[in-house]
Amino acid sequence: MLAEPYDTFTWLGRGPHESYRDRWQSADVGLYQGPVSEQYERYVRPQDNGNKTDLRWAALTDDSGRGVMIQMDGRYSASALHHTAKDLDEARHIHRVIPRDEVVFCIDVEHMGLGGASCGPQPMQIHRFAPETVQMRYTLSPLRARRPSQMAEQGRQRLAVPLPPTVSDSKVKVSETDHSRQISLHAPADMEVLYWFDRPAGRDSAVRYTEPFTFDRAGTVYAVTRTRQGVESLPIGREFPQFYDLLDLEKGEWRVVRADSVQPGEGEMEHAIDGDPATFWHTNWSTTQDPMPHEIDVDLGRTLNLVGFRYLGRQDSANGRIDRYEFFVSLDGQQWQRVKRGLFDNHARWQEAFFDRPCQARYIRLKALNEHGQSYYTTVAELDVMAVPDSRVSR
Ligand SMILES: [Ca+2]
Repeated sequence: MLAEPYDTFTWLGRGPHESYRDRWQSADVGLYQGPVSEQYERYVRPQDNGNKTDLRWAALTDDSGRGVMIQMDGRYSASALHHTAKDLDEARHIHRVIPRDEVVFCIDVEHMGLGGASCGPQPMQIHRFAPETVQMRYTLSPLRARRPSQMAEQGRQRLAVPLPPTVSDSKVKVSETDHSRQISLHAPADMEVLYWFDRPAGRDSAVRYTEPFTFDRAGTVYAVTRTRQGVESLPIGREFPQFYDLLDLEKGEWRVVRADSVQPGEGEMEHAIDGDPATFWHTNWSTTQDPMPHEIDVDLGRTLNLVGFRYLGRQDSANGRIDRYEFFVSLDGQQWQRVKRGLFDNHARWQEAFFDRPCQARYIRLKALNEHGQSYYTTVAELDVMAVPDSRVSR
């Protein structure tokens, strides 16, 4: 968010009107400038608007040409408005949108498509995203330029200080049966990359990166880029959990043995493990309206060496999405041991929870203590476990 005077928006990218990844063909790439107030598209139902795609750089300046330049390491999306996304969402109708004095600048690696209608068809699959870790790199620098062409000159300049490298990981096969996590570090070809582990201040122990390396334990990889002149980037640190070579589980033998509450005809308990994200276990809301907490028990059909579990919230509504939970395991379905407690976020993507240490179990229990909607429902679209091979485990 920027102070009021910085309300001239200049950008190299698609324009002059808004563009999105499924709505950009009328917006040519060019150098554009205009007041922030003119970037706002007056939709009757206020919603995200004014996005610009394929940006190389953007600038926000005051009347004298002083301001900030944002150079992007990629073709990002951005918007500059007198509203936050929350302002627009809460306004509900065009007449209730009250512009802020400040300038709200948003930058995105990617922005989902819009689809055919704000309340109707979803965007096509290619214009949506699955959750993944991405690295975003941009620089902010002071700017003093009135004309867009002067700004473009600064926008073209390569920065004296390089950007940090990108850190990526992949699962690679190391033998017939085993896999490992491999880390790759990337920077421009004429630059070196140095890396070290675990402590931001561990720079003294850094080694030069030459090829991808194995990193299976929990820890943080730190890295910097260094130019030929010896100028280094700021360090980047990426934290990794313990790597587990997870089994591909067959769920044919799985069975839900108990749920404390069920909404018949909609929320059958079997829906929690049927492999279909669209179906869900839903506790009763129409007759008995059972209060929290709620529990569901699953028999995995055989003893497994579990390292964690996965939960998928209801897809078509936030109703019943679990907030605080506890997770239990059992070998016999009688004696239970709590192995995890935690919080889930309120979204419709898979969420993973790892235990402190692997444990053997044939039965699992998810206990929902409360839900994000502050009501008494629990819903589970899918429940899954993460297991690793263990020779000691038998049927
Ligand atoms: Ca399901």
